[in-house]
Amino acid sequence: MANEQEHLERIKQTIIDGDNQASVDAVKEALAAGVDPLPILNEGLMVGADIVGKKFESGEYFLPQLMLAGRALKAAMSVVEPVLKEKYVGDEAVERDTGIVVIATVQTDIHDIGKNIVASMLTASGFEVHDLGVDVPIKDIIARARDVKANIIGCSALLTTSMPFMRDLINLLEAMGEREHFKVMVGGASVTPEFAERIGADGTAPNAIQAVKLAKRLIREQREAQGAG
Ligand code: B12
Repeated sequence: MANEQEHLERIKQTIIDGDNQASVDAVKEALAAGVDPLPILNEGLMVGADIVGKKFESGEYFLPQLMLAGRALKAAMSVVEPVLKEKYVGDEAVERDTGIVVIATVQTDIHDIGKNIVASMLTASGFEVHDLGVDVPIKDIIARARDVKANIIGCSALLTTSMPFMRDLINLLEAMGEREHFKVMVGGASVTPEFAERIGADGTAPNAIQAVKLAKRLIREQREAQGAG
């Protein structure tokens, strides 16, 4: 019988191979063997995605392999996601500390696998989530956040060329005099805490579980500030 490390290794490899069916099978088998869904996401799927990215960068892989990896990631996510919810959201689901989130992948960027799982975990945790999709102009994100009276704006970006739009969104909020109306959280494979701080965001998280924790903390901070003000 395979141990946890072997399961994670296999999951990672199926993403590197871009093998849709094999990644679904590998995730199912790992879950059946009792492997926790969080390392499956963080140490299996995301590590595999990272390796595919590096191979693409170095010229060993081309766009078709990137697309196959994306397809395998999506398929595997659909298996791991319900189990993540069950294990990490559980009874906490409907909590007092939830609020309204508008989330989108920012303009010029169409990566949505990570954003979708964040949106889905937030929904499962009791947040009202408005997912605007991919390649969304920052003005549209702000307009929707105002419309639905969002507490939090969540921006996802995976391209280094799209990340600056998250800074632009924060600057635009400031220019509109609306920065204090919204907490802004940012994320995506290349987003670091240093980047988030530099652009004046309220936080970032490396995965969907941490994103939910961050969102809950931001809501608490917002309510405390309102209570104090
Ligand atoms: C799959 C993939 C694709 C798929 C995307 C399919 C889809 N529907 O999303 C396809 C084939 C379409 C694609 C296209 C391209 N891609 Co691509 N892609 C990837 C790859 C391999 C995996 C991305 C992924 O899904 N990861 C898995 C998810 C679960 O992880 P995640 O997105 O990081 O999300 C987690 C966290 O970051 C966090 N999170 C995510 N969002 C948010 C938001 C908030 C608010 C918070 C708090 C947290 C959070 O939680 C998530 C879940 O745990 C990455 C490599 C990598 N390291 O990520 C390259 C990568 C992102 N792509 C890259 C490139 C270059 C491209 C293309 C430009 C290629 C081309 N020449 O056309 C195009 C760009 C198209 C565009 N305009 O956007 C580069 C970007 C390099 C750079 N420096 O900018 C990367 C890094 C690969 C590389 N190393 O070269 N890609």
